[in-house]
Amino acid sequence: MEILSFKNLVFLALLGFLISFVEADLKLGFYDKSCPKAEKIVFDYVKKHFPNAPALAAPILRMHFHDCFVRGCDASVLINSTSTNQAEKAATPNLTLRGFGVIDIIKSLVEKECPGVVSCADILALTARDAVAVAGGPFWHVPTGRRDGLISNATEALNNIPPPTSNFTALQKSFANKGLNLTDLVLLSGAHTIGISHCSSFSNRLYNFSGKGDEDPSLDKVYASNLKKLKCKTPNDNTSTVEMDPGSFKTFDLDYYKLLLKRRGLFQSDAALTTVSAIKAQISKLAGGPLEVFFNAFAQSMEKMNKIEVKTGNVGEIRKNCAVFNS
Ligand code: HEM
Ligand SMILES: *[C@@H]1O[C@H](CO)[C@@H](O)[C@H](O)[C@H]1NC(C)=O
Ligand SMILES: *[C@@H]1O[C@H](CO)[C@@H](O)[C@H](O)[C@H]1NC(C)=O
Ligand SMILES: *[C@@H]1O[C@H](CO)[C@@H](O)[C@H](O)[C@H]1NC(C)=O
Ligand SMILES: *[C@@H]1O[C@H](CO)[C@@H](O)[C@H](O)[C@H]1NC(C)=O
Ligand SMILES: *[C@@H]1O[C@H](CO)[C@@H](O)[C@H](O)[C@H]1NC(C)=O
Ligand SMILES: *[C@@H]1O[C@H](CO)[C@@H](O)[C@H](O)[C@H]1NC(C)=O
Ligand SMILES: CC(=O)N[C@H]1CO[C@H](CO)[C@@H](O)[C@@H]1O
Repeated sequence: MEILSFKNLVFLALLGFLISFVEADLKLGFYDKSCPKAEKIVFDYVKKHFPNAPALAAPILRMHFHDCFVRGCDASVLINSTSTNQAEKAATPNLTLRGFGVIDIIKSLVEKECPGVVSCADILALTARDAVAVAGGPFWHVPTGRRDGLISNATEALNNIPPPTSNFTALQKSFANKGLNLTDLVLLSGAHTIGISHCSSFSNRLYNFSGKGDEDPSLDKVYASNLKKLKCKTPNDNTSTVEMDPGSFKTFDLDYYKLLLKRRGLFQSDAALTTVSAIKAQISKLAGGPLEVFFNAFAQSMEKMNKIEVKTGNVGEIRKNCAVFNS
């Protein structure tokens, strides 16, 4: 048998080396040599400025999610539209994204330290992580080395970001498309413990749900009537907002899961999670605490999300300005 001859072993080792090169991976501290202060610049900015604007953590976390679900975590969500390209920002789900200016500021601080080294995709992933941590939420690891993508297409955002009207099957499919399972769906949806929503994202549940002038029967009646009386007073209100987790929308806590069990999840996609008994059981368990269980599991799912379809090695580019492609 000649199969494992010296020559073959050398060949296999070489092949392995080439494959590892092509499949260059993210790693913790990717910029330790090339820009040792990068992660500290991001963290220091967040620590200094976010506590004054505690409502910023939510939109940045959501932006990170929207980035990762369209062409992977490659900063495609940050690109501005041009006369010839409708970028992801122009897609309906992105109309309510906020916080782009903050990412641009942090990028410019990092560029000043090491021009052309640190990707916008990494800056977004790090900023989202630090923003949640500084707000007292869970902490997760962000291995770095993401490269910025060269395409940002509004239609792709529409096709990949699940709408708030999604049923359970649609959510499961959308997450599975990104390598995320039902555990990840339940945990990442827990991000709705912070932040706000526009009435337009759920007012179909309050007004004329099935064309009979009715409410969504899966929404708690008292909650629905309060929303109509106090917050979303007309069916076509596109500007008013509500706290998704009323009373603690700046605090990463278990209230989101407690609300789901009271049929007070704001979106149909939130309510959909309690329509499957095994998932509902998981939600009851999470809601019962302790908080650390949620935090640890959320962190694990975030570590899966922040690796979705990442570009590494020589793919893509390191954008100079996060809102425009380099050339
Ligand atoms: C499961 C499918 C999901 C759907 C259908 C969904 C849908 C939505 C919608 C419609 C809004 C309100 C936007 C507005 O009207 O202003 C929202 C807000 C938000 N979402 Fe989700 N989302 C999902 C999953 C996630 C995930 C995975 C994360 C992050 C890990 C996330 C984080 C957030 C945050 C933090 C906000 C508040 C944003 C702010 O305050 O500006 N969502 N989501
Ligand atoms: C991108 O668009 C935003 C919002 O319209 C604007 O403030 C920013 O200056 C633009 N950035 C570039 C580089 O054109
Ligand atoms: C954007 O994506 C859609 C859906 O995949 C595709 O049909 C369209 O051609 C893309 N647009 C551009 C300008 O590439
Ligand atoms: C769930 O939503 C999808 C996509 O909108 C739809 O095709 C499907 O029929 C729905 N499933 C159920 C059980 O309502
Ligand atoms: C989802 O994946 C994680 C590992 O990433 C695993 O621990 C968990 O059991 C999986 N959940 C389901 C429902 O398959
Ligand atoms: C409710 O929806 C039905 C069917 O789409 C429509 O005919 C009716 O005019 C709507 N009612 C209101 C008050 O908008
Ligand atoms: C809200 O937005 C929808 C869809 O863009 C539009 O048809 C409607 O006229 C808007 N309503 C108001 C009050 O501006
Ligand atoms: C934040 C952002 O870029 N919003 C844009 C979303 O798309 C609409 C319509 O294309 C633009 O007017 C917004 O500026």
